[in-house]
Amino acid sequence: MTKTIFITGATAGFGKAMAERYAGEGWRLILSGRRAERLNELRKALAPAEVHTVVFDVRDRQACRDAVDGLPDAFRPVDVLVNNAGLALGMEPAQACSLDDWETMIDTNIKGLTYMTRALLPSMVERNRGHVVNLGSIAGNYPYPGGNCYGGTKAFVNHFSKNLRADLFGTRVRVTNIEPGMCETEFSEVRFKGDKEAAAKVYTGVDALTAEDIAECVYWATTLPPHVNINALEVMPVQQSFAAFAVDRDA
Ligand code: NDP
Ligand code: 8X3
Repeated sequence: MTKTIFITGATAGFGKAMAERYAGEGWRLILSGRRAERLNELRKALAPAEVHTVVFDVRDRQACRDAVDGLPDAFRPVDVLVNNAGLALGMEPAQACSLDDWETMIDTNIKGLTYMTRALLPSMVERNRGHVVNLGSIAGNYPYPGGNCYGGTKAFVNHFSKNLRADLFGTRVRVTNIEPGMCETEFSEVRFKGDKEAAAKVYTGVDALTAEDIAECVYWATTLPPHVNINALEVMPVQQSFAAFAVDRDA
């Protein structure tokens, strides 16, 4: 039977790569984002895959609800929700960064993800099947200078995902948190507010992860036998690792 996946943030990066991966496997796709033109182009490129596009901002609680309530019958029920839409803004230290940026990250990465989850979860529980895949990050597992609020939002995603599993105990609904490290997408261009040079520097000299790598991880986690739940999947490029604790000897 054809399965249906709802991917938020499908206009770029991981979301677009996932759309391509699942379309290639014959899935039915619901793709969302704020950039309508990109969604239209993607739908055309994915033909003959069955694609429903819906343009909305995940920060808008009612729009999330409407996107789910307005799904055409052919795109119900939703088997997999991928809460992928998200962003980082800035890398300044906490005492200097923009509070507006923090709010945008909280509204998108936390609130948007919870709106979408809450809108789709009841139908999954009712059917006793389904899978919620969240895009966390290594930034939610380990602190780094300038990670402040972004890392905080991804730590929320990590713990929220585990708490969802606790609530869903007794059902067959699965929850997975994907926790990527450095991956070359539009992520850094967004983080550095359109500064392509600063964004490119992040990946210079590194074989960073690709969006296709992450799409493959998500595809794998969602196509394992139904009794298997990948709670979390942390993925880094080989060329990325950890640093030592910082010690200030001059303080
Ligand atoms: P991209 O910037 O390439 O893509 C982000 C996607 O999110 C776009 O499709 C964008 O669509 C969508 N989006 C952003 N804000 C909103 C919003 N308010 N409403 C609806 N859609 C929105 O980034 P990535 O693909 O790299 O990132 C995807 C996810 O993975 C994010 O949650 C990110 O935090 C996470 N991640 C990324 C890593 C990386 O190194 N790249 C590593 C770890 C995690 P549009 O602008 O059209 O709305
Ligand atoms: C993105 C990974 O390390 O740039 O979530 O914060 S990192």
